[in-house]
This record gives sequence, structure tokens and C-alpha cells, in this order.
Amino acid sequence: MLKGIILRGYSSFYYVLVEDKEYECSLRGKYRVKKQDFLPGDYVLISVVEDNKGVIEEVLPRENQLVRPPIANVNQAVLVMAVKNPLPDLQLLDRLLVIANYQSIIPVICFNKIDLDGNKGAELASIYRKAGYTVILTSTKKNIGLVELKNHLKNHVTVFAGPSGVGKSSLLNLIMPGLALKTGDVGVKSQRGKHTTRYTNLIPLPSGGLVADTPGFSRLYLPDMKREELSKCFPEFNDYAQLCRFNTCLHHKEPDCAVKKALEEGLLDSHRYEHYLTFLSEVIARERSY
Ligand SMILES: Nc1nc2c(ncn2[C@@H]2O[C@H](COP(=O)(O)OP(=O)(O)OP(=O)(O)O)[C@@H](O)[C@H]2O)c(=O)[nH]1
Ligand SMILES: [Mg+2]
Ligand SMILES: [Zn+2]
Repeated sequence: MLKGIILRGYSSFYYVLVEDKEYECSLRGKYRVKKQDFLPGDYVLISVVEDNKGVIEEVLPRENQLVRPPIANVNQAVLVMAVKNPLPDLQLLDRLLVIANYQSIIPVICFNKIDLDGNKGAELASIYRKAGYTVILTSTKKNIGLVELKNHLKNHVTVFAGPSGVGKSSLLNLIMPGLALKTGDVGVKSQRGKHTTRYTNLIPLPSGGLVADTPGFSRLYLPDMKREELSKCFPEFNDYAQLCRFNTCLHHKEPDCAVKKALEEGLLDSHRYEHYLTFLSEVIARERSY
């Protein structure tokens, strides 16, 4: 049997990449009966039936699974925001960063369209680099940052995420010129069709690695987590959090909170902290509804 990764699925067929070759695979009866979901990104064992046809014999356990887009075993997310047109939604960015951290996915922040406002790009990069993140500044119009972005994609399974219109598909088209139409098509369909998210597509890169383009979105739920876990998803809080009076400190109304002290001294970004408080109330509200 051969080990491969599911790139995409259509009704009862799955397209599985084994090294450089794609196989059109059907499912063994036991899986059809169980109605088990298979996602792009699932690692599977297949037996070959004909030259390019196979049968999925077994699905290997998932490392993680995203809801939006539905995809398994992603280990990196490029979170794209434009500096302008549309203006960056930093609460959404911080939300995506929490989700990535919670799912053990490496985040790479990409501020695109810096041709429209270079100063804004530099300002945002400074905030998020200080918080400990990798930030890439890009422009598809002026060909800035694309090599750097491409280097990050090697040997990873990466999902591109962010609001509509920020340039996710444009970036991918420039990174893999040969596949331009394919990615463009996916984007167009995703915006219109109701069922497109079921058909999320992983695209193999010539340099090794796989990427998924996704339709834009603006609302996302946080994962179910305990309230104490949230601040761990804000890496820049961690050094201070150890100095809080209470080790259960939520950095909200507790006395002698080192995170709030750092905030008052201007050592932490006030918008990130505000978003933390917003998320904290969401997490607490959901804890009650368990
Ligand atoms: N000025 C400028 N415009 C850009 C840049 N990158 C993309 N655009 C434009 O932004 C618009 C949206 O780009 P898309 O690549 O379709 O955006 P997307 O994030 O894929 O959007 P959805 O598929 O709706 O989620 C297009 O008109 C692009 O030409 C850039 O670096 N600078
Ligand atoms: Mg797109
Ligand atoms: Zn505290």
C-alpha cells in the first residue's frame, strides 16, 4: 500500500497525492458504510487498482482539523490582511491568531497591498513582530515580499485565510504562475457556490509543500477552551503573566496584575489587550453553555 494525502474530494471520489502522482480513489466499503468524513489534508493508505486509480484502505489519525475551511492536518496558516482596501480587521486577525495557537498551527502574518500605504504596513508589522509573530509585508502590484512568502511555504501544509478582497488568490497566483487559472477558478466559485467549502482544494507546490486558498470570511467562533487558556494564546503576555499575584489571574480585574501594569507602561499593545478582553467574555459565555 502507498501513503498519500487527500487533495480534494468530489462525492464518492477522492484525489490522493502520492509523491508526485495523483490517484483517483474510491472508498473501501467499510468507510462508505460508516459515512466517515474525509477531508483534504487527511493522510491515507491506498492500494493501486490501475495506473492512476486506487482504493482508500485506511485513514490515518488527524493531527488537527479546521472548521473553516474544512481541512485536516494543516501545520501553517498565512493570515492575510490588506493595509487598505479593505482596511485591516485586527480583531479578526487576533482571533485567527488565537485559533492557530490553539490548534498548534504556525501563523505567518501577511500585510498585503503595502503599495497603497507603506507607513501603515510598517506600523502594523512593528506591533505584531513585538508580540512575537512572523510578519511579511507584500504587494502583488509592486512585487514586494513574494519570495519571502514563497520560502515560508516550502514543506508545509499551509492554508491562506483572511477577509474577502485582501489579495489571497492574487498572492497565490504570483507564487505559482503555472497554476494561476486553477486558483483563480477556485476563488471565484468559492464566493458564489454554496457547496464549495466542501470541495476545498489543496494545491501541490513545485518547491514541495501544499497550499489551500479559501474564500474570504469575516466571522469566526473561538474554539471551546477554558478561560485560563486564552491568555496563553497571546504570546507577548506570557512573560508578564508569571509575575501576576494570582497564578489564575485572567488579567482583567484582579489586583497586582503584571499584564495590566505592562499595558499601563506602554509595553503591550492596547488593541491586542482590548481584543483579549472581548475574547475572554466570549470564552466565558461559552463555558456556561456546556
Ligand atoms: N493595490 C493592490 N491591490 C491588490 C494587491 N493584491 C491584490 N490586489 C487587488 O485586490 C483585489 C482582491 O484580490 P483577490 O486576490 O481576489 O482577494 P482574495 O483575498 O482572494 O478575496 P476572496 O477570494 O474574496 O476572499 C483584486 O482586485 C486585486 O487585484 C496589492 O498588493 N496591491
Ligand atoms: Mg480569493
Ligand atoms: Zn494578570
